[in-house]
Amino acid sequence: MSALRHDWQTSEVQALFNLPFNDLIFKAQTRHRDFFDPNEVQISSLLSIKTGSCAEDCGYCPQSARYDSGLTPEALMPVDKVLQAAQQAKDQGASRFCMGAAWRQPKDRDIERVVEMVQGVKALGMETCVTLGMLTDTQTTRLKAGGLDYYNHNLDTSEDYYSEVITTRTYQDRLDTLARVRDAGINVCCGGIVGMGESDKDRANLLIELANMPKHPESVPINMLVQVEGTPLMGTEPLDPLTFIRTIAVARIMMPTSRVRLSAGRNSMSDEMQALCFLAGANSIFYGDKLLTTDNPMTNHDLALFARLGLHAGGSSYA
Ligand code: SAM
Ligand code: DTB
Ligand code: SF4
Repeated sequence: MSALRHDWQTSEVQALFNLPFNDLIFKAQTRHRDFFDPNEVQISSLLSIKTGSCAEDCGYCPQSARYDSGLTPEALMPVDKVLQAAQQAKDQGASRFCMGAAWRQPKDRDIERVVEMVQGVKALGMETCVTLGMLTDTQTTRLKAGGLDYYNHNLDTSEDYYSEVITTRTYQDRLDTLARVRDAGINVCCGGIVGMGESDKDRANLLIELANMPKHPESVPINMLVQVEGTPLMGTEPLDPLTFIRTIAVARIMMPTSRVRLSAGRNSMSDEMQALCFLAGANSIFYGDKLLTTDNPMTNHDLALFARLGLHAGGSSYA
């Protein structure tokens, strides 16, 4: 079992992507079995705690105030409503509850309300994750002291392709927040989106950014772009599903102890495609009828899929 690596080069990662499909999947599944029960999938549920009216211009996102996606904006939710949703997610079998807010960056008083949510969700016996945009050192320290388990902040794509998708903040801004989260001792959930018109090299370089961090993110969400009417990326040429599966496999090989999450976009994937993603090393999903604002597969469909594949829910990402 070789050690974890943090020195990946573009050419070797592109070579992994270009392996014959069977060789790539075999390599990924073998690596997967070095560290994980191959039939166990961690399940996380999402809730949008503050929706829409976001100041950023992320070209994929229905929550940006700049695009007309038909979304009704909603202010920060009251804590008791959030805890009701968390209890429901727990009853349906989720082990982690992820709360997302459409902010460029939260205000310090917002953090206090989020800390109350985190404490309430932890008291239900669930792991907690929040995604709130860019953070200061004071805010990461406060969230850690409040008991937060994970912070989600995605790099989304390669540094080269980033400016094609987002202009209102830089790649370095994202890396800076991720370093603050890591330094505060919070587990990192960081991944990206594919199917935004990026190249093979961009997908390789996104995974290199993640794997060459001083410590691999404990959770790596791989999202397939959900195309939303009104957003600039609506109408993008859809990605070949096999390229998506290859992306999962390469992520698994490069970050063998991380939870690789089959994230947004499952609603447009067949059961057979999802089965191949699990074979390629995905071992986490977003579970529940909604992602943040868009639809996710119905829970009874997922439960039936787990039964057909002999998968069981469980595990955490503490590598
Ligand atoms: N505003 C905060 C931020 O951007 O960090 C937190 C919420 S934001 C909606 C969380 C992540 O959702 C984004 O970084 C992006 O990776 C993902 N996302 C948003 N819209 C998406 C879409 N249409 N398809 C796939 N992933 C999407
Ligand atoms: C992540 O990587 N994907 C989630 C979560 N982290 C916050 C969000 C997906 C959002 C998809 C579009 C929507 O539902 O608004
Ligand atoms: Fe705002 Fe986050 Fe959507 Fe970007 S991804 S527009 S920061 S909610």
